[in-house]
Amino acid sequence: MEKTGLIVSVISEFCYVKEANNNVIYECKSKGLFRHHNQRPLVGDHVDFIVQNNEQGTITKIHPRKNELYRPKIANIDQTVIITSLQSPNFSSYLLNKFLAIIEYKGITPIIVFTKNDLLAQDDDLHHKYLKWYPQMGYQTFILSNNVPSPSEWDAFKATLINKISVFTGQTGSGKSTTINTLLEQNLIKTQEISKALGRGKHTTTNNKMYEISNGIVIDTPGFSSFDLREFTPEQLAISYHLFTENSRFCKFRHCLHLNEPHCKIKELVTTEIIPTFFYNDYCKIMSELTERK
Ligand SMILES: Nc1nc2c(ncn2[C@@H]2O[C@H](COP(=O)(O)OP(=O)(O)OP(=O)(O)O)[C@@H](O)[C@H]2O)c(=O)[nH]1
Ligand SMILES: [Zn+2]
Repeated sequence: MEKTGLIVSVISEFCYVKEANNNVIYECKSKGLFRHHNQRPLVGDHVDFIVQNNEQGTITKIHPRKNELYRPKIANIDQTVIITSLQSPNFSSYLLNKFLAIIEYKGITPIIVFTKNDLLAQDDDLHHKYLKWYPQMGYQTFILSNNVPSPSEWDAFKATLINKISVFTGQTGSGKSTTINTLLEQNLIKTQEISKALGRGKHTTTNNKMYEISNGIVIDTPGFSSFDLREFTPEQLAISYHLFTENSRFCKFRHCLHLNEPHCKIKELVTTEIIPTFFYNDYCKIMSELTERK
Protein backbone atom coordinates (compact mmCIF):
# COMPACT_ATOMS: atom_id res chain seq x y z
CA MET A 1 0.00 0.00 0.00
CA GLU A 2 1.44 3.38 -0.98
CA LYS A 3 1.63 6.05 1.69
CA THR A 4 3.07 9.53 1.97
CA GLY A 5 5.11 10.85 4.85
CA LEU A 6 7.94 12.95 6.16
CA ILE A 7 11.51 11.77 6.78
CA VAL A 8 12.26 12.59 10.41
CA SER A 9 15.63 10.86 10.70
CA VAL A 10 18.28 9.28 8.50
CA ILE A 11 20.59 6.72 10.06
CA SER A 12 23.04 5.07 7.66
CA GLU A 13 20.95 3.46 4.90
CA PHE A 14 17.67 3.73 6.81
CA CYS A 15 15.19 6.56 6.67
CA TYR A 16 12.56 6.95 9.37
CA VAL A 17 9.36 8.16 7.81
CA LYS A 18 6.45 9.58 9.78
CA GLU A 19 3.23 8.85 7.98
CA ALA A 20 1.20 11.91 7.08
CA ASN A 21 -1.58 12.60 9.58
CA ASN A 22 -0.53 10.09 12.21
CA ASN A 23 2.40 9.33 14.47
CA VAL A 24 3.46 5.96 13.08
CA ILE A 25 7.09 5.92 12.06
CA TYR A 26 8.24 3.43 9.43
CA GLU A 27 11.79 2.24 8.92
CA CYS A 28 12.36 2.56 5.20
CA LYS A 29 15.09 1.88 2.73
CA SER A 30 15.37 4.09 -0.30
CA LYS A 31 15.54 2.46 -3.66
CA GLY A 32 19.03 2.29 -5.17
CA LEU A 33 17.52 4.30 -7.97
CA PHE A 34 18.02 7.54 -6.02
CA ARG A 35 21.75 6.96 -5.61
CA HIS A 36 22.14 6.60 -9.37
CA HIS A 37 20.49 9.96 -9.84
CA ASN A 38 22.68 11.43 -7.14
CA GLN A 39 19.60 12.07 -5.06
CA ARG A 40 19.87 11.31 -1.36
CA PRO A 41 16.89 11.36 0.94
CA LEU A 42 17.17 14.04 3.63
CA VAL A 43 15.42 14.78 6.88
CA GLY A 44 12.49 17.01 5.94
CA ASP A 45 11.81 15.28 2.63
CA HIS A 46 8.21 14.51 1.75
CA VAL A 47 8.17 11.03 0.25
CA ASP A 48 5.95 8.30 -1.13
CA PHE A 49 6.67 4.89 0.31
CA ILE A 50 5.37 1.35 0.18
CA VAL A 51 4.99 -0.67 3.36
CA GLN A 52 5.96 -4.31 3.01
CA ASN A 53 5.50 -5.75 6.45
CA ASN A 54 4.85 -4.30 9.88
CA GLU A 55 6.69 -1.02 10.01
CA GLN A 56 9.23 -1.57 7.25
CA GLY A 57 8.99 0.07 3.89
CA THR A 58 10.64 1.31 0.73
CA ILE A 59 10.73 4.91 -0.42
CA THR A 60 9.60 5.17 -4.02
CA LYS A 61 9.57 8.90 -4.60
CA ILE A 62 11.08 12.05 -3.11
CA HIS A 63 8.87 15.08 -3.68
CA PRO A 64 10.51 18.26 -4.99
CA ARG A 65 12.24 20.28 -2.25
CA LYS A 66 11.61 23.91 -1.55
CA ASN A 67 15.11 24.29 -0.09
CA GLU A 68 17.92 22.32 1.48
CA LEU A 69 20.82 22.90 3.82
CA TYR A 70 24.06 20.96 3.58
CA ARG A 71 25.31 21.39 7.12
CA PRO A 72 23.15 20.15 8.80
CA LYS A 73 21.60 18.09 6.01
CA ILE A 74 17.91 19.00 6.06
CA ALA A 75 15.33 19.70 3.35
CA ASN A 76 12.17 21.82 3.24
CA ILE A 77 12.97 24.01 6.20
CA ASP A 78 10.28 26.56 6.98
CA GLN A 79 12.33 28.63 9.36
CA THR A 80 15.57 28.77 11.26
CA VAL A 81 15.59 29.85 14.87
CA ILE A 82 18.90 31.55 15.61
CA ILE A 83 19.60 31.07 19.29
CA THR A 84 21.82 33.95 20.35
CA SER A 85 23.01 34.30 23.91
CA LEU A 86 23.29 37.77 25.41
CA GLN A 87 26.01 36.66 27.83
CA SER A 88 28.35 33.67 28.18
CA PRO A 89 29.07 33.36 25.37
CA ASN A 90 28.93 37.12 24.90
CA PHE A 91 26.63 38.61 22.31
CA SER A 92 28.26 38.94 18.90
CA SER A 93 26.30 40.85 16.29
CA TYR A 94 28.86 39.71 13.74
CA LEU A 95 28.07 36.04 14.34
CA LEU A 96 24.32 36.65 14.36
CA ASN A 97 24.51 38.65 11.14
CA LYS A 98 26.53 35.92 9.48
CA PHE A 99 23.79 33.43 10.32
CA LEU A 100 21.18 35.85 9.01
CA ALA A 101 23.00 36.36 5.70
CA ILE A 102 23.12 32.68 4.88
CA ILE A 103 19.63 31.88 6.09
CA GLU A 104 18.00 34.78 4.29
CA TYR A 105 19.95 34.12 1.11
CA LYS A 106 18.56 30.59 1.09
CA GLY A 107 15.06 32.02 1.33
CA ILE A 108 14.49 30.56 4.79
CA THR A 109 12.69 32.73 7.34
CA PRO A 110 14.92 33.60 10.31
CA ILE A 111 13.60 33.93 13.84
CA ILE A 112 15.98 35.53 16.30
CA VAL A 113 15.83 34.31 19.89
CA PHE A 114 18.04 36.12 22.37
CA THR A 115 18.66 33.86 25.38
CA LYS A 116 20.07 34.33 28.88
CA ASN A 117 18.31 37.64 29.36
CA ASP A 118 18.51 36.93 33.12
CA LEU A 119 22.30 37.37 33.00
CA LEU A 120 22.05 40.88 31.67
CA ALA A 121 22.33 43.77 34.12
CA GLN A 122 19.35 46.13 34.25
CA ASP A 123 21.39 49.02 32.90
CA ASP A 124 23.11 47.06 30.14
CA ASP A 125 23.01 49.05 26.91
CA LEU A 126 23.03 45.97 24.65
CA HIS A 127 19.36 46.53 24.03
CA HIS A 128 19.79 50.11 22.97
CA LYS A 129 22.91 49.46 20.91
CA TYR A 130 21.85 46.29 19.14
CA LEU A 131 18.74 44.32 20.10
CA LYS A 132 16.11 46.97 19.43
CA TRP A 133 17.34 47.32 15.85
CA TYR A 134 16.44 43.80 14.76
CA PRO A 135 12.64 44.15 15.05
CA GLN A 136 12.98 47.62 13.54
CA MET A 137 14.64 46.04 10.51
CA GLY A 138 11.72 43.62 10.26
CA TYR A 139 13.11 40.54 11.99
CA GLN A 140 10.90 38.44 14.20
CA THR A 141 12.69 38.68 17.54
CA PHE A 142 12.17 37.21 21.01
CA ILE A 143 14.12 37.99 24.18
CA LEU A 144 13.94 34.99 26.50
CA SER A 145 15.39 33.47 29.60
CA ASN A 146 15.35 29.77 30.37
CA ASN A 147 15.92 30.49 34.05
CA VAL A 148 13.15 33.04 34.52
CA PRO A 149 10.64 32.26 31.76
CA SER A 150 8.15 35.03 31.00
CA PRO A 151 4.95 33.24 29.87
CA SER A 152 3.70 35.74 27.32
CA GLU A 153 7.01 35.97 25.48
CA TRP A 154 7.34 32.17 25.45
CA ASP A 155 3.77 31.72 24.22
CA ALA A 156 4.42 34.11 21.37
CA PHE A 157 7.59 32.24 20.48
CA LYS A 158 5.85 28.85 20.64
CA ALA A 159 3.14 30.09 18.31
CA THR A 160 5.73 30.61 15.59
CA LEU A 161 6.56 26.88 15.66
CA ILE A 162 3.05 25.59 14.91
CA ASN A 163 3.01 23.19 11.93
CA LYS A 164 6.50 24.25 10.85
CA ILE A 165 9.84 22.54 10.30
CA SER A 166 12.17 24.68 12.40
CA VAL A 167 15.91 24.26 12.68
CA PHE A 168 17.49 25.62 15.84
CA THR A 169 20.94 26.92 15.22
CA GLY A 170 23.42 29.17 16.98
CA GLN A 171 26.80 29.27 18.59
CA THR A 172 27.72 26.35 20.80
CA GLY A 173 26.64 27.07 24.38
CA SER A 174 24.07 29.65 23.30
CA GLY A 175 21.23 27.59 24.79
CA LYS A 176 19.67 25.61 21.93
CA SER A 177 19.08 22.41 23.90
CA THR A 178 18.00 24.28 27.02
CA THR A 179 15.48 26.33 25.04
CA ILE A 180 14.03 23.17 23.48
CA ASN A 181 13.81 21.63 26.96
CA THR A 182 11.93 24.65 28.24
CA LEU A 183 9.49 24.25 25.35
CA LEU A 184 9.12 20.54 26.10
CA GLU A 185 8.51 21.13 29.80
CA GLN A 186 5.64 23.48 29.14
CA ASN A 187 2.78 21.03 29.27
CA LEU A 188 0.49 22.99 26.98
CA ILE A 189 2.32 21.62 24.02
CA LYS A 190 2.27 18.20 22.51
CA THR A 191 5.68 16.67 22.79
CA GLN A 192 7.45 13.66 21.53
CA GLU A 193 11.10 13.13 21.08
CA ILE A 194 11.13 11.42 17.75
CA SER A 195 14.45 9.72 18.31
CA LYS A 196 12.95 8.05 21.40
CA ALA A 197 9.96 6.90 19.38
CA LEU A 198 12.43 5.21 17.09
CA GLY A 199 13.80 3.23 20.00
CA ARG A 200 17.27 4.01 18.83
CA GLY A 201 18.36 6.40 21.53
CA LYS A 202 21.96 5.34 21.32
CA HIS A 203 22.25 6.81 17.85
CA THR A 204 20.97 10.22 18.76
CA THR A 205 24.32 11.72 19.71
CA THR A 206 25.59 11.36 16.16
CA ASN A 207 22.41 12.86 14.72
CA ASN A 208 20.57 16.08 14.90
CA LYS A 209 17.85 15.61 17.48
CA MET A 210 14.29 16.04 16.43
CA TYR A 211 11.24 16.85 18.50
CA GLU A 212 7.59 17.28 17.81
CA ILE A 213 6.52 20.58 19.31
CA SER A 214 3.36 22.58 18.56
CA ASN A 215 2.51 20.01 15.88
CA GLY A 216 5.66 20.96 14.06
CA ILE A 217 9.16 19.55 13.97
CA VAL A 218 12.01 21.16 15.84
CA ILE A 219 15.54 20.12 14.97
CA ASP A 220 18.45 20.74 17.32
CA THR A 221 21.91 20.97 15.83
CA PRO A 222 24.28 20.33 18.74
CA GLY A 223 27.90 21.35 18.56
CA PHE A 224 27.26 23.08 15.29
CA SER A 225 29.13 26.34 15.37
CA SER A 226 28.40 28.20 12.18
CA PHE A 227 27.19 27.82 8.63
CA ASP A 228 29.61 27.19 5.87
CA LEU A 229 30.47 30.36 3.99
CA ARG A 230 32.30 28.44 1.30
CA GLU A 231 29.49 28.41 -1.20
CA PHE A 232 28.79 32.10 -0.77
CA THR A 233 30.00 34.66 -3.32
CA PRO A 234 30.38 38.43 -2.63
CA GLU A 235 27.55 39.12 -5.11
CA GLN A 236 25.27 36.77 -3.21
CA LEU A 237 26.17 38.31 0.14
CA ALA A 238 25.34 41.74 -1.32
CA ILE A 239 21.70 40.70 -1.81
CA SER A 240 21.34 38.32 1.14
CA TYR A 241 19.58 40.34 3.87
CA HIS A 242 15.99 41.15 2.98
CA LEU A 243 16.68 44.89 3.25
CA PHE A 244 19.55 44.43 0.82
CA THR A 245 17.51 42.22 -1.54
CA GLU A 246 14.73 44.79 -1.70
CA ASN A 247 16.94 47.85 -2.05
CA SER A 248 19.95 46.77 -4.14
CA ARG A 249 18.05 47.48 -7.33
CA PHE A 250 18.11 51.16 -6.40
CA CYS A 251 21.92 51.20 -6.30
CA LYS A 252 23.41 52.94 -9.32
CA PHE A 253 25.53 49.97 -10.30
CA ARG A 254 24.25 46.53 -11.05
CA HIS A 255 25.92 44.01 -8.77
CA CYS A 256 26.83 46.82 -6.37
CA LEU A 257 28.66 45.37 -3.37
CA HIS A 258 27.74 48.45 -1.28
CA LEU A 259 31.38 49.15 -0.43
CA ASN A 260 32.98 52.06 -2.31
CA GLU A 261 30.53 52.39 -5.18
CA PRO A 262 28.91 55.82 -5.59
CA HIS A 263 25.13 56.28 -5.29
CA CYS A 264 24.65 53.16 -3.26
CA LYS A 265 21.15 52.79 -1.82
CA ILE A 266 22.33 50.56 1.00
CA LYS A 267 24.82 53.15 2.23
CA GLU A 268 22.10 55.76 1.98
CA LEU A 269 19.92 53.59 4.25
CA VAL A 270 22.80 53.47 6.72
CA THR A 271 23.02 57.27 6.70
CA THR A 272 19.29 57.57 7.34
CA GLU A 273 19.52 54.92 10.10
CA ILE A 274 17.14 52.46 8.46
CA ILE A 275 20.10 50.07 8.53
CA PRO A 276 22.16 50.53 11.72
CA THR A 277 25.86 51.23 11.35
CA PHE A 278 26.92 48.14 13.31
CA PHE A 279 24.92 45.96 10.91
CA TYR A 280 26.61 47.54 7.91
CA ASN A 281 30.07 47.26 9.51
CA ASP A 282 29.49 43.56 10.17
CA TYR A 283 28.43 43.19 6.55
CA CYS A 284 31.74 44.75 5.42
CA LYS A 285 33.63 42.40 7.72
CA ILE A 286 31.88 39.32 6.33
CA MET A 287 32.50 40.65 2.82
CA SER A 288 36.23 41.04 3.43
CA GLU A 289 36.30 37.54 4.88
CA LEU A 290 34.76 36.27 1.65
CA THR A 291 37.02 38.22 -0.69
CA GLU A 292 40.25 37.47 1.21
CA ARG A 293 39.55 33.82 0.88
CA LYS A 294 39.12 33.96 -2.87
N1 LIG B 1 21.46 31.88 32.96
C1 LIG B 1 21.02 31.22 31.89
N2 LIG B 1 21.69 30.12 31.46
C2 LIG B 1 21.23 29.48 30.38
C3 LIG B 1 20.06 29.91 29.68
N3 LIG B 1 19.86 29.07 28.64
C4 LIG B 1 20.84 28.15 28.68
N4 LIG B 1 21.68 28.38 29.72
C5 LIG B 1 22.90 27.61 30.09
O1 LIG B 1 23.85 27.71 29.04
C6 LIG B 1 24.62 26.52 28.92
C7 LIG B 1 24.62 26.01 27.48
O2 LIG B 1 23.30 25.68 27.10
P1 LIG B 1 22.96 24.55 26.02
O3 LIG B 1 21.49 24.50 25.90
O4 LIG B 1 23.67 23.29 26.32
O5 LIG B 1 23.62 25.18 24.72
P2 LIG B 1 23.60 24.60 23.22
O6 LIG B 1 23.40 25.76 22.32
O7 LIG B 1 22.63 23.48 23.10
O8 LIG B 1 25.10 24.08 23.09
P3 LIG B 1 25.71 22.94 22.12
O9 LIG B 1 24.94 21.68 22.38
O10 LIG B 1 27.14 22.87 22.52
O11 LIG B 1 25.55 23.44 20.70
C8 LIG B 1 24.00 25.53 29.91
O12 LIG B 1 24.80 25.51 31.07
C9 LIG B 1 22.63 26.13 30.22
O13 LIG B 1 22.17 25.81 31.50
C10 LIG B 1 19.37 31.08 30.17
O14 LIG B 1 18.36 31.55 29.62
N5 LIG B 1 19.89 31.68 31.27
ZN1 LIG C 1 24.90 49.41 -3.24
